[in-house]
Amino acid sequence: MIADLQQLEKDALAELDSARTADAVQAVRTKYLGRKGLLTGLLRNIASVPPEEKPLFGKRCNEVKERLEAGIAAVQDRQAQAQKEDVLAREKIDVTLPGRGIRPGRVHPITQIRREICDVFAAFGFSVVEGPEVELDYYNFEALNIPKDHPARDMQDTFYISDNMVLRTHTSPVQVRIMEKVQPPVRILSPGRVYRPDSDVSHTPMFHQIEGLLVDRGVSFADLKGILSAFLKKVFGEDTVLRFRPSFFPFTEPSAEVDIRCVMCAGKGCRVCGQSGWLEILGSGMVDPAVFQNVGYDPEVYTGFAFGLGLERIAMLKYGISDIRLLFENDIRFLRQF
Ligand code: 2NM
Repeated sequence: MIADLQQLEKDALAELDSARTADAVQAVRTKYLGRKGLLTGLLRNIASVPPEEKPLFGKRCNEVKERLEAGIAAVQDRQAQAQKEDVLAREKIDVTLPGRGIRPGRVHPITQIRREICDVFAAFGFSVVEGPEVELDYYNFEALNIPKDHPARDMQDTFYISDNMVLRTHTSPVQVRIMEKVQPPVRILSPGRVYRPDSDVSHTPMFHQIEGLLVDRGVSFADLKGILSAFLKKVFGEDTVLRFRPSFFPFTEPSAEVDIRCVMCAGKGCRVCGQSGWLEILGSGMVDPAVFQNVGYDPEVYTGFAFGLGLERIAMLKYGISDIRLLFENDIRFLRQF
């Protein structure tokens, strides 16, 4: 029986030695020390041991049991430790790695310019007004003294929604709507999207405009020159050189386009200004009495000036952008530069 016991201990320790998993260790334990285990079986058979050997056999059994328990506990400890180290290795965080960083968005260059211009005119006492992008033919053309046979009414120049509805080609209709509602004095600025069916490096079918209007008693062309000069010097710098050049719009008389001395070549002539030394910035004029008649203002009492400019064009000149379409691709690498 003692020999059986020694063999059992050897077998158990060998099996324990090759037990690789917690389950395998538990299986060894059950096989030898469980209620129906082999060592338990031997102890139960103590009745068949000769009486003089019983004390020694019992002692040996307990010693084996203790050694097995200790061995199992040691293996379980080692396994738990190995598992912990494994988890630590797998979940290791290198706190010295650089962080992902915060990459804040930017205000779109068109929005930056719109805000800048609106802020300048707000300081001059103008309020910002908005209106519909889908507009009645009447407000977009008729009220602005653009007759039915005018070239600006060709299908090529206007997106027609229906017989009497268009996508507005400028923001002047917003100002017509305001003039219908309020009596002078009027000082308003109307920024917004406008639509014309053109498409190339300097034209997109949708672009942004700001138009301004000032109406009161005794407003003259000198007021137009004064306000627009002050505005352009605020936006392009106090040293900006200006030129007022005669022009034509159906809704103003007289009309003038305003140029600034080329910001790229300082007037020497370059690709940006087409060798002219000047950049066209805005259109303007004294509101035509026919427009005042249409909105119910008495042209004998009131005069006013109006102007309009394209934001994409300003952005392209200010930042040296060669293709207008870059402004609408929303490529973050492009937009981050402003
Ligand atoms: C321009 C040029 C000249 C203009 C006229 C009006 C209105 F409604 F008062 F008649 N608003 N904007 C105007 C005048 C716009 O853009 C190049």
